[in-house]
Amino acid sequence: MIKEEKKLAEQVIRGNRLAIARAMTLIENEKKDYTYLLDIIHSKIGRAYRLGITGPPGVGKSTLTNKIAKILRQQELLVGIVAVDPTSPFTGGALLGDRIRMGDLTLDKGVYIRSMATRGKSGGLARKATEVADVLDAAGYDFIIYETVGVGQIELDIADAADSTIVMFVPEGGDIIQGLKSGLMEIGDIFIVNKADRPGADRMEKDLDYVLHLREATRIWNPKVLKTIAYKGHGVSEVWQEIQTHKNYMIKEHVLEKKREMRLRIRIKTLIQENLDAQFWNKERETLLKNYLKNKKKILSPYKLANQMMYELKGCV
Ligand SMILES: Nc1nc2c(ncn2[C@@H]2O[C@H](COP(=O)(O)OP(=O)(O)OP(=O)(O)O)[C@@H](O)[C@H]2O)c(=O)[nH]1
Ligand SMILES: [Mg+2]
Repeated sequence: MIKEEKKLAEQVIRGNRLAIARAMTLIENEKKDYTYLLDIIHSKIGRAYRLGITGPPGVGKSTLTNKIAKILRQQELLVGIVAVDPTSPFTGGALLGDRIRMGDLTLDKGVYIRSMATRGKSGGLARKATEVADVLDAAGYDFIIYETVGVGQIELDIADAADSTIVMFVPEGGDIIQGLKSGLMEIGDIFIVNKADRPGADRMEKDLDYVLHLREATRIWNPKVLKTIAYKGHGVSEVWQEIQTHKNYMIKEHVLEKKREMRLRIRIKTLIQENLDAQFWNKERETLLKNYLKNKKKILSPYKLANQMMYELKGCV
């Protein structure tokens, strides 16, 4: 088995599309030994720049992703697109909708598109997206775009996984309040009011600017608000300029290095936490917990029980 993973990893590193797809499926399904594959490709990771694009459903994320990918392709850069949809029960390969919206890109061998969906456990989705991006990174893709629907915690997690994050809105108000509530305003490095062909775009731009200025004093990077008409390509080159400006800032101020270091740190801590948790909850402890809930919950506080379980397992319940 491990021999197989090694061969697959080598093919991934050579950029073989079939191997990339297989590696991604392995990761998504958490097939045995998939972490071994990640071990082998690890030393090849870190070259790709990762851009997150998030915003409410239908805001124009795929359309903008498509346009940015085209700019990158003109520069002959390899582009990976990871579309993360926590609202969709479907997974594996490319979702039909995205395939259509990504249009001609799907025929370009310099572009790799992968869609991912929840399968119930959204907590792991951001990590899976990171690992899928790692595969593309190791395979030599220069630029990876995460497209995430802004509906909950997931886009915040993906923002942590990205080097730069774009948050998109449409002119129709309301989103901004939602954005404030959900923490979207905190994660954006660049803000976009898309569908600027509709009324209210200037107003929305001003409102966003206002909200962003409220917290400006302590920040080194002040996010800009840009207007686009993504499906016509209007404003897209300005967005591209701003992505580069942010990237340069991140590199020059060593923010990129720190951000990536933090990401690694969190990943290691999470892995250890999960391992400890899995080790801890053996059959014996599960039974103890069950018995406690049945017989002792009135006489023993949860703190006492937790302490006993951790430090004096024998005979605690
Ligand atoms: N009027 C207008 N429509 C646009 C613009 N940009 C994109 N659209 C349209 O908006 C619709 C949704 O665009 P998508 O790019 O699929 O939006 P999305 O955010 O990826 O959508 P989900 O992935 O489903 O959340 C499509 O029909 C686009 O053609 C724009 O600037 N103006
Ligand atoms: Mg989309």
